[in-house]
Amino acid sequence: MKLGKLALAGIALSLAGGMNVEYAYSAESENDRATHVAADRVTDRARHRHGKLRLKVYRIFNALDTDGSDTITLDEWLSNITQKAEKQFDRIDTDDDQLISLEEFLAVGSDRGDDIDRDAVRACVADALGQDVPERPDRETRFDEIDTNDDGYIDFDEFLDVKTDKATDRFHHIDADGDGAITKQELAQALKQHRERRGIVRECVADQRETSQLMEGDDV
Ligand SMILES: [Ca+2]
Ligand SMILES: [Ca+2]
Ligand SMILES: [Ca+2]
Repeated sequence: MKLGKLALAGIALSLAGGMNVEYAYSAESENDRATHVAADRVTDRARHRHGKLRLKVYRIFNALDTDGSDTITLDEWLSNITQKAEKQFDRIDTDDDQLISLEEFLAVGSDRGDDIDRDAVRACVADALGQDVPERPDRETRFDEIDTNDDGYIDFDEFLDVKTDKATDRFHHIDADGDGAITKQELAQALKQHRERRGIVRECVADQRETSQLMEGDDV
């Protein structure tokens, strides 16, 4: 079937290009040619992806390396964390009373995929990564963790503390050689890992969706 198609394509090519007919009829050489073309395309795509990743690393790096020292320090890494946290806080604090209530906190992400089996997704991701994926605390437990003064609300200071801790952890994780600064290579490696992991998670979530659709059918 495939060979037939290729031979036909070969004839079409030979007609269009005035190639010698003997060559066009040879499915084998057409097959080789098709393989080469396909391989070239894959290489092109990989090169394109690689180029895009490099460009992205370059962009992120330059935006964060504000003093142009060719490394990112923790101070630089955290330089716009307050600004970012303010924006996020405002988005979650929908009644604008400068406090995040449990209800507001639970509303975050409640629309994304609560119908899927999280344990199954976690097992799938762990399997693909070949390492343990820790179970995330449920949202109510998380709320209590962030609300360190236990007044039943998350205020901005509590919110900023969490964001800063998380970003600091990420910094140390990305700073693979632990010298207190992130190089372009370390950033590129982290971005690559992040991207791979995101791809795996996406596929595992899609598998879960598909499984439940298969089991239950699409109609409600
Ligand atoms: Ca509020
Ligand atoms: Ca509080
Ligand atoms: Ca480093």
